[in-house]
Amino acid sequence: MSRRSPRGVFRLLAGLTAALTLGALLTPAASADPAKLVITASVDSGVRLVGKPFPITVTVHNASAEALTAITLYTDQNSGSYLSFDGWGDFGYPGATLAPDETRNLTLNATVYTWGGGSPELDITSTSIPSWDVQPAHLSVPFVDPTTTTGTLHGVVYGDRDGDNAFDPGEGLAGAPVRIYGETTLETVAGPDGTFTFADLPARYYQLFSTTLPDGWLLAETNGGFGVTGGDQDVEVRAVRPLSDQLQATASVDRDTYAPGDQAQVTFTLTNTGSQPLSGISGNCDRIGGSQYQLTGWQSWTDLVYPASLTFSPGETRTFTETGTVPPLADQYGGFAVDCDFGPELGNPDSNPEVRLWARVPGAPGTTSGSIYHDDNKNFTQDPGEAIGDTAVSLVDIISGSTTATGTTDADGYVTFASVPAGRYELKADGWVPADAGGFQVQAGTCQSCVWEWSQVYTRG
Ligand SMILES: [Ca+2]
Ligand SMILES: [Ca+2]
Repeated sequence: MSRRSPRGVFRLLAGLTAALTLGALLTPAASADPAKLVITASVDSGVRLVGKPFPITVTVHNASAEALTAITLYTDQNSGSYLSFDGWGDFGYPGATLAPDETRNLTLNATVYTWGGGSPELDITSTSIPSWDVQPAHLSVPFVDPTTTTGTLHGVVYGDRDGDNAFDPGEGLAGAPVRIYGETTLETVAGPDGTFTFADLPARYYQLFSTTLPDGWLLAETNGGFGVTGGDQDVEVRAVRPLSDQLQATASVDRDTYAPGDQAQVTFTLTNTGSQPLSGISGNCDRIGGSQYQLTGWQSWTDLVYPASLTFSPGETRTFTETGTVPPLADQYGGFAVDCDFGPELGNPDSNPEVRLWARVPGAPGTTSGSIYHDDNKNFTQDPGEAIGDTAVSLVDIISGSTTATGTTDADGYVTFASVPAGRYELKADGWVPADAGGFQVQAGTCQSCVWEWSQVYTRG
């Protein structure tokens, strides 16, 4: 289940030292007759970096005595690196109308994604008015040149234990992986004190990637980044504890087995095990969507799922009893799932406590097969020498915990389990454990995807 939802911004402690005198130059075009449409534009005096969006303020004035209609604007780039824009608003197609003497302002969002030959120079003008009636804005936007300016990023990844939004001694996260993306992805690992360094970075804006941090810490907000303007810069990367540390969620169903079309009752129990009150909590179910094995009807559980907004006092437990319908093809899978997580509507799903419930729907047996390997070079591919061969393996029913089938892998790590009752099984391998912390489950049955062969990484355990 993919639940990555990177978002957010990083605290950037680096002083953005403007080594250059930056700012837009505004040069009205010469015109013999007074123009009817007068466009002016400006940018602020901030440091402009490749990869970092910045606003351009545009003013459009109707200097004529008549209304001007269907006014659309566009940019005519004269030289330098290509600027991408959005935010044309009413001045995109089909265009805006300006009354005589009316003035409108808009703010464009502009970004140079790729450096190609210097700072951009461009006109902002209109195609919908004859050119001799337009006074375009001319913009020269100075940028820090990434081909001639480099900087060094000194950072620390810290788990904000005391929640004060600041790095304190002892909060560094040892061994935290750090990945940033500019033209390419760069990766390093924080030292024992949580510090890291990226040296000689071309000056530009770098996105920070979400990575799996030690001990369940989560990046406080992801999708942010760092502006490298030259010289040395210090950054702090804040991590927080997941909501699942404080909010616990479990669920159970009312019967041992079901048939397709049955009504199933699911009882959810949520407990605030922390010392702080929680509010604005709602359930999110079936985030992937479109599966044939999820219990249907959860959208109507509005006392629990969005737009519900639940509160929990410290120590409070609340239960919710909900009813859904077992999907028509559940017997092909040997069961149905209820996959929900709980947290603030716009929070990071990775932070949320989860319910991963699987209930039995008896169905016809199927054959399941695949291979296991140790991915020594960590390329997610089974290379020669990586097979876990001649090894005893078994399928353990995830509901009953009993061993349903056993086998032995061949020299290539491949094994077939014939005629396994439809259902979900943990694949156990003698002397090995799944590389994924969540374990590895095999889906057996007669469903379309049940016949797909699996390939899974295990490590010595
Ligand atoms: Ca702190
Ligand atoms: Ca490999």
